[in-house]
Amino acid sequence: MADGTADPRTIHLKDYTPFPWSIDGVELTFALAPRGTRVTSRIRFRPNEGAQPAPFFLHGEDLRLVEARIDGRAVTPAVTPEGLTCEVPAGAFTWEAVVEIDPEDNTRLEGLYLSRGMYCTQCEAEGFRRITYYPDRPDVMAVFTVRIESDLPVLLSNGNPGPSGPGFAEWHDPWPKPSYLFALVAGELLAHRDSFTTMSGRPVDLAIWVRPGDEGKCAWAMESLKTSMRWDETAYGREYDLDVFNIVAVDDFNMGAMENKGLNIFNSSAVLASPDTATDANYERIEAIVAHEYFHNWTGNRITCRDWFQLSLKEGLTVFRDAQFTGDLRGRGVKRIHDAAFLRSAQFREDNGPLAHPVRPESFVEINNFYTLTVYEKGAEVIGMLRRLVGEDGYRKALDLYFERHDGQAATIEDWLRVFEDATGRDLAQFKLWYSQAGTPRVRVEESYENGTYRLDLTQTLPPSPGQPGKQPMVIPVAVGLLNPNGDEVVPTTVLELTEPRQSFTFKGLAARPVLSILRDFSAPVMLDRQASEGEAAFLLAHDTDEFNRWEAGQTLARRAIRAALDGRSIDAAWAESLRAVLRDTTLSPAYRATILARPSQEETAQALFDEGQTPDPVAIFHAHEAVDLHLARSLPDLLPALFEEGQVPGPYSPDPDAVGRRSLANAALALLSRVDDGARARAQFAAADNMTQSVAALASLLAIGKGAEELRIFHDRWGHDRLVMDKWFALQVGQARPEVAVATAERLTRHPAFDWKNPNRFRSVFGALSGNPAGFHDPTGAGYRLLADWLIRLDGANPLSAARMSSAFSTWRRLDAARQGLIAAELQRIQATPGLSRDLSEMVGRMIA
Ligand code: B3K
Ligand code: ZN
Repeated sequence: MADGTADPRTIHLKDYTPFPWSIDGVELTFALAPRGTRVTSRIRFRPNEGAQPAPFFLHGEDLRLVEARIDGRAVTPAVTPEGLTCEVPAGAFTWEAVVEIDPEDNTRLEGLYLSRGMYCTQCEAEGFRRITYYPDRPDVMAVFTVRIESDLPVLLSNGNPGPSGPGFAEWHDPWPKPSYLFALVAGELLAHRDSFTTMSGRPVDLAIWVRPGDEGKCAWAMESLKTSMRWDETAYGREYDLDVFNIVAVDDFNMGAMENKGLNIFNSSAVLASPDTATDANYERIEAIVAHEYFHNWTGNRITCRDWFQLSLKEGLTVFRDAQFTGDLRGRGVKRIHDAAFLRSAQFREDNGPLAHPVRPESFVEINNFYTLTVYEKGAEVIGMLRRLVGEDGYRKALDLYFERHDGQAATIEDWLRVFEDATGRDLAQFKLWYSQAGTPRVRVEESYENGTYRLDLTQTLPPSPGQPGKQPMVIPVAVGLLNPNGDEVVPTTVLELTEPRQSFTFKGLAARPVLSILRDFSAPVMLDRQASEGEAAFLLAHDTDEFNRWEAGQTLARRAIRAALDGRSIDAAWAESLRAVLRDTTLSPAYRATILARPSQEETAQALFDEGQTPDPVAIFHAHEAVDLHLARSLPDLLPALFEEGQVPGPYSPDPDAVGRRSLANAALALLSRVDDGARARAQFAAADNMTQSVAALASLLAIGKGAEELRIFHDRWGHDRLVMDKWFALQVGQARPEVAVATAERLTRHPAFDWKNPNRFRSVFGALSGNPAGFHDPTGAGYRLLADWLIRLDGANPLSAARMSSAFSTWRRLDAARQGLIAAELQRIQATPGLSRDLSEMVGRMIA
């Protein structure tokens, strides 16, 4: 990264060197105590043949070294804040160390920490070095044996259970793994148990471990786990490889979940669900995260990353796999639409601002800052493009070869691309640029038609990004279809490969000028620059056979309506009429029609304006979006109540795709209806709701029109005891607040007795919601910026990882007006000038200011 390179702590991809030793076995003993846990390690090192001589260095942070021995003899290593070096024998040797650590004082939630009386670990990316001295890098893989000593009743680690008795338990993981996959859990926990028989007939004991009181909320995660295990066998031929699979739910966790071998640790928000406490979106998220972590067993654990620059090797691929899984379970078209909308409103923002970086970054100061939407979501898009280019069979062959060739290894992006080249014979040299060039490509589309020949001219450009002033043309798969003016498809989906800066594609023998359906299925993560007429968009909304592009046509019309509202023009009445026809078509699933009814995000509007050289005003954008909603509500007075009725699901709650789809349609209609019925339906729904989806949707609709105070109070009284539900209570008020009161609401909530700021979920429920309310956050007085900066500085002292992540709320500052830019710059400088600022947050702020 251009700006990161100035920092002396910068790590570079080009500097990779292998670790000179291999490890023949690791034995760890934990004597657990809140303020002084003793960790004894015994590690057998063997020099690698032909390795460059190098000093023996082990990572270690915040450890108190009690003693160290080599082959049984006491040694005195040279210890620094980053680790230790020591004289070692020329041949193989056994390293032993005793260290003491303080789990109770560990507010970073990295390494071994206590969460409400429960011991747990988070080691990815570099947390293991906070547990003991070790070569804490993913390319050092070893077999671990662990002994835990504690009076707590449940003692868990990776692999298969070994001997256990009062006060101790042993675990052995037969699969060599890097230290970042190590895990330990100890606490008073209850298990929700089940079992699974793999395709070769191997029985596996499954358990989800939770605090007493939560055991009734595990059934859905367990169902999701079994479905994932079966899916990976069917879709990828991948079978589970241990006797047990454990999942533990933890309340204090920096992210969603972690794929530790055989012992996945989850944020409780990604496990626990019951109809009255979890929404449909929560159920879907749990299903997807359980699957994602399970799929990592092969893509991440059996085959891991050589170094952290290769992170997308496991994350992009595993996101791609979990998206396929969700598509298979819940409908591919709708899943694709959700993913593309998310990419456009969140990853594009990253890709087009100061935090832009390639899918494979070339340098970093703090690796935790690179668990990003680019590495994950764009990384998954890159794999989707690859699959489209080589076809389904080519993809399967390449994946089979990947698992065969690299099982047990720490691999690279080069290894990954080579299996595709070897399996399919395709040269991927140019395609590889997707991993090294940051930024979202723009593709300009021009069309012409003459004498039966239709010509498409595509031009690609890739704007400069930090550290990358000039770029080369990429391989962009552009899926197109052509429709006749009567709506018939004359050219079915064809993938054009755009490889040059500018390229023409011709289609001959067309009796009439066709209508273009381009970038079908969102075949590449690019922005289209295209002058399609309103008539064409309406035509595609009515006729396109591609589910994604049919939705996209509706979005195009919605964007035009938003523009009209922004410019103070009246919204064309034809828009609602074209929507009406599609929304009435009951051959289309309710879930799909709900996506048709959804409007683009305010972020998308802001990005589009900025791209055209304008200065987006978040408050004006908010009001334009609101005007558009009101326009729709007034234009479809007959249809919206009908959709609302159609979406009512009788009987007990179920998160099955059909029921979820119907509720999503009803609730999309409800949000619009509330704008014209003064919230009457929402109030009634809130009062009658017997599940959280209906309650939350009703409450959100009320808050969006500035109502709902009474309902919020009822909600609080009912759910004050439930942490996950209270997170919703916090988030809803801030996220749905009217712009003029959003900051004051957030500020008031930080003084609420239940605002436990050290709990990442709770912190995010206020500040994630504030930054997700652009018009509120970008309050022209700068009050939102000040509030967030104050809290980031505070949080940084306890949990730098979370503080750094949350700081990206400021990343769009360069596209704002001068006054707002000045206000944000002042806050960023104030953060940067804070004494003792973490490496995490200082890197983020440095990149944003640069
Ligand atoms: N691999 C973890 C993420 C670890 C983040 C470290 N800061 C979860 C996942 O992607 O599945
Ligand atoms: Zn992952």
